Amino acid sequence: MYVYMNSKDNKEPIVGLKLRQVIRIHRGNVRRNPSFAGLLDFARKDVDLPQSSPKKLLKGLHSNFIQQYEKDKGGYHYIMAEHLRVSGIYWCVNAMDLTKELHRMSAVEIIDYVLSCRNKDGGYGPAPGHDSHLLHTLCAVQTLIIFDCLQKADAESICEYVKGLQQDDGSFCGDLSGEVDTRFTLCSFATCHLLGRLSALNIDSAVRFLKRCYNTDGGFGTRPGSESHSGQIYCCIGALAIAGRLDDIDRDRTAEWLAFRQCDSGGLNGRPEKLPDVCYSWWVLASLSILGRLDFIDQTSMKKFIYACQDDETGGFADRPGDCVSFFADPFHTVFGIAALSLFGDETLEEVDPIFCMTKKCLGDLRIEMF
Ligand code: GRG
Repeated sequence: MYVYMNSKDNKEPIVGLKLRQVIRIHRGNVRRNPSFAGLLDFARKDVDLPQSSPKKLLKGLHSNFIQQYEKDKGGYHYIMAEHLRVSGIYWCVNAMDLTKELHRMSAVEIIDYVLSCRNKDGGYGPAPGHDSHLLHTLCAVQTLIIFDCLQKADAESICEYVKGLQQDDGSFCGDLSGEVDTRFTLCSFATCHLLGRLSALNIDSAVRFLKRCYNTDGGFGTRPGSESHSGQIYCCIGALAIAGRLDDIDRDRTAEWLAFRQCDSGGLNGRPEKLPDVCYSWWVLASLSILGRLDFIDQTSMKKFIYACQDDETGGFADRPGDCVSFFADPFHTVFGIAALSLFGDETLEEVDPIFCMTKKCLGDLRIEMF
């Protein structure tokens, strides 16, 4: 922060300023001054928003886009996505729930499909016959909640499966392959919380592991010593919130790292020197919302970026605004773009819960009130 302390535009001493004011001042100076910070900004990767980009939410187009994905089962994209199908189903039904169009999905068919992905070990795979994985197990539970039929899940065997993946150091493997990642701590905590069995897990040991992944810059990585990344921060903060242990970290330091993810275009990147991507609108904003620091982000420019990621012909969101060659909408970026707009209070959307990325309406009493 020392780089802008002597800036002409900012006569006020930094000491005594609230952190969120400091971040705003920093952004302003980076844009205006040919300073060291300005040079850093020059090197920073970003995109331009094309003049012709959409300037508002094209809600109707997005529900058509998602419904088309469900219908087109013989299509290339559907067939090629078998390895992530249950996650894909959660993205699609969640997008439809957020846009208040869930009734357009074939509930019975989807629920039957998800239930057919359950394995003998209690977990769910991405498609029938695939090995169980924590990611798909959480997505299966989320989908059943969205369709209000959680009673169809065998809560006890699911939580036994999750518990079996916790390691001695508190971390979680995603599946039997043994890959440890803080993403899987959130998946485990969220799954067991949603099934009313969080106590099946060793929470203290899991939190100790998460704190070993907390970096001095305020971020979290996949494992102890790994680089801070917005996606991992979301996972760690979400898990700490579920455990009621958010006070174990320095909220301002973490929020500051997240706020610096905003590029001049208004979009957010996942880590320094990377391009903005609309999915980080969710990972970063939701984290800030959980931390009670949503105002660390410039909402106006960020909304412009999110709107510009929409395909105004087919519907859906792409990772970032671009030309017709690289611009390609998909359900992953669509749900997280819509969810981010919901966090900003778009009244045409259902309200989203920042920890579980599901509508507050479908979660009901399963929500965790933080403030
Ligand atoms: C939604 C409740 C809920 C749970 C999901 C799996 C998970 C829990 C969260 C994933 C968080 C995460 C790691 C997001 C990042 C996804 C992403 C676009 C990764 C791309 O990584 P790189 O290295 O991209 O290709 P960058 O942008 O860093 O270059």
